[in-house]
Amino acid sequence: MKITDAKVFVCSPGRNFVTLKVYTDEGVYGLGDATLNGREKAVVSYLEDYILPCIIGRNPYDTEDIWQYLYRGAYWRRGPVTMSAIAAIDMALWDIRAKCAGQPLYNLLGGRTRDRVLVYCHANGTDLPHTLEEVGRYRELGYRAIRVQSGIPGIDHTYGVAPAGTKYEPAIRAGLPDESACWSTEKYLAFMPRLFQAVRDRFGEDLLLLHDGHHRLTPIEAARLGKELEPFHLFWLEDLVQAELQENFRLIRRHTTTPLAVGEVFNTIYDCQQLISEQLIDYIRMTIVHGGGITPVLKTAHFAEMYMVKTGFHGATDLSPVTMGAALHFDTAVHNFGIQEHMPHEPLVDEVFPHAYHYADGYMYPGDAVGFGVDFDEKLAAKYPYQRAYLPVNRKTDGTMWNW
Ligand code: GCO
Ligand code: MG
Repeated sequence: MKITDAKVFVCSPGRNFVTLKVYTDEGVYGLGDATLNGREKAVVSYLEDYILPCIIGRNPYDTEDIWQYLYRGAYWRRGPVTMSAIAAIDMALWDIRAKCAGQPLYNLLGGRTRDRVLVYCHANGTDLPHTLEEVGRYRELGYRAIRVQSGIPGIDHTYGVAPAGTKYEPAIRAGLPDESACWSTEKYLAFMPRLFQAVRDRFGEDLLLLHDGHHRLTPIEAARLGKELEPFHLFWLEDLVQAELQENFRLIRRHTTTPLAVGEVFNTIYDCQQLISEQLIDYIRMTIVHGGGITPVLKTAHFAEMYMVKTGFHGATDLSPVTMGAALHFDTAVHNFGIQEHMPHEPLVDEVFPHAYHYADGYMYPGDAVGFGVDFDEKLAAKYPYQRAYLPVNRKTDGTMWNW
């Protein structure tokens, strides 16, 4: 069997997506997600100008050798652009392999370890009362796990919170990055215990609660937050600190038993090897599209299993339904699955990417279609051309550039 062609599709049905389609001489094609929010075209170029010509003529079953060729062959390694490009190819080849076997992907990854995938949604409100309303609304939709983000008194607008009456979409399709966000750690830390006290008072102990710090604290501030939120038994606190320095987590771990999640910005095992082997985290979030594909992320999950670290894949709307499809099959098969993020895509996106997976009563089900069970409507996608979009940047109240 041979790869005969590969095409990159960039579309923007409400937000930008980059989709790779790999064709074979047996008529079977595979899909890969290459979306890197705010830097999409860099990945398109890496694919079209450099690595796609290298895979034409190869056997699509040779996923390990092709991955090693693409990773080692560039000389320059790692990074989100490189690894998203490699991931797209790796995903497409696994999709082809499963389709040729006439199997849903999970049957090639170990089979059904579970019959449904626990997911968490995003409840966000402009202030505490609105946030409580949103948590209630998602609980009514059956979610058992809810990420809670709220507007913070004294801060104009902050990460994860949509202006009233709008859907949260941080990538603004405008001329330049939005610089209106500003950040006060003091105000944030003062408010968090009040927020989760209110959520527990209103909804009790059963609801699994998550929160995303989005890279903004120092290790000792993160330790304080983890400690002060212990009475509320969170499922996890995510991305409390910027994670380039893995030993940051030793300090946090010393001070709190609140479970920690990190990794959506990681793209190889080397970004998290220390976090996992020293059990400094409880959930690894590096996902298939930014982690180099199924081939390396499966190795990472198996490595994490030894240290009792679970998966908690990133699953925001800027990861396309192709990644969601692949992730749900992965989540169904690996032993140390923890939880899957679920920000439902808009209906138009679901039309561009018809899929077999579905949500019901707090869980998602990958379906039993062959491959990932996701397709791509090229004609419909062509109606929504790419528009450059940036993620916001963030400054502290004194103007210091900080992490968004
Ligand atoms: C999450 C993430 C997102 C990111 C977004 C960046 O936990 O879902 O932090 O909110 O900001 O995916 O493109
Ligand atoms: Mg996050």
